Amino acid sequence: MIRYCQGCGAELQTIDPNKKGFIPSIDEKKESLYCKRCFRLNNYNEMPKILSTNEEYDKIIADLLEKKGLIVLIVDLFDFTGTFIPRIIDKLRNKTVLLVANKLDLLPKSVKPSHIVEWIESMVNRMFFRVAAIHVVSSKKGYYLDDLMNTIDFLRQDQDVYFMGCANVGKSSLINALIKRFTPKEDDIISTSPIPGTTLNSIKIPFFLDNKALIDTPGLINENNILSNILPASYDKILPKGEIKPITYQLQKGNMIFIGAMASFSLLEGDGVSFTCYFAADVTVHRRKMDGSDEFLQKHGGELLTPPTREEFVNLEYEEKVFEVSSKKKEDIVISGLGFISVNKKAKVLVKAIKNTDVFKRGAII
Ligand SMILES: Nc1nc2c(ncn2[C@@H]2O[C@H](COP(=O)(O)OP(=O)(O)OP(=O)(O)O)[C@@H](O)[C@H]2O)c(=O)[nH]1
Ligand SMILES: [Mg+2]
Repeated sequence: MIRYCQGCGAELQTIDPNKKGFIPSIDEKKESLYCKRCFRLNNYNEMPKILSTNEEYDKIIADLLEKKGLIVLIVDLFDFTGTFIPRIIDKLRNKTVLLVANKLDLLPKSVKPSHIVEWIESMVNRMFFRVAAIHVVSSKKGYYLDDLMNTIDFLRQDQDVYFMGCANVGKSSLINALIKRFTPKEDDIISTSPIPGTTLNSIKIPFFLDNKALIDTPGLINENNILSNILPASYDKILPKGEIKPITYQLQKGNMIFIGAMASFSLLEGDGVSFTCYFAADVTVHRRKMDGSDEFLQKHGGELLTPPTREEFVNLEYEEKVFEVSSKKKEDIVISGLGFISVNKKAKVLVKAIKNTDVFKRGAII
């Protein structure tokens, strides 16, 4: 009988320790088994990088989309635009989709969830995408899980519920949170980690009284998220651990700020412009003049300006992009996976970020 890992969904095998699903031996009597990768992740917090390819991902998702069920599309509130992407939503256009924005705990508490939902609605309409409902939650803190469950019960119509979305948005964490909230189980069942690509295959967890299930799926790895362009050693610093405390800098023309050695924002035109920074507390933000900034970066990258480490910094390449912020409304400039700055008035901003990382402008979320 083929057995699957309860943590990541990989088919278990006892032959190759370097491939997915490796387990030294299969105990047929045990109801749930975990592969060596998940065992190490859960016990020692370390994860060998074994990833699914994009083709494997497309095949798994295509097979699941043949089945009947409610789709819960999960996005990361801290990287909305980087996780609400055509490569995913185009697959879901003729399905009933419940959109869930996770990681609410990272945004300042002063921001009202109803305001965030309105903002999401405008982003969704812009993509000509239709959703049955929008929820904001935190799987980490358990915020608004009851509301979410009510909507799931209402929409699923006696069918299974599929959790889909980009890697790292918190699909597996949300399923674990729902299981702990609505069943007697007290432990996390599915493996989760800050490294994109933790879940390798679909994982079916019987959940409803009618025997229908919650189904976790692997995440699409976004190559243009900063995590794809930096070594895992820095993930811990880049991913915020709790509510982000915004810091505002007043900039004159010719001033700039460094975001570690990963990105910089320079004010080319505009005066007395405020840049409000939303980044993890462990990312250094440093303000200075644009004059001599290249030499400054070369000297301090990976030391005063971290992450990344000095070792990684010396091999980094950057790309530049210029954004015009209008005088009419506040706008955010986002670096996918890293965070964003909010610009309060008319300005021309030069953004330099690690090569292949998406940088874009949007209406301010806060
Ligand atoms: N702050 C915060 N972090 C969260 C939340 N939910 C998940 N995370 C973190 O986000 C990271 C990814 O979580 P996972 O549940 O593994 O994400 P996933 O979508 O299943 O990822 P893949 O399996 O790689 O597709 C982990 O470090 C989680 O601890 C949340 O509500 N708030
Ligand atoms: Mg997962």
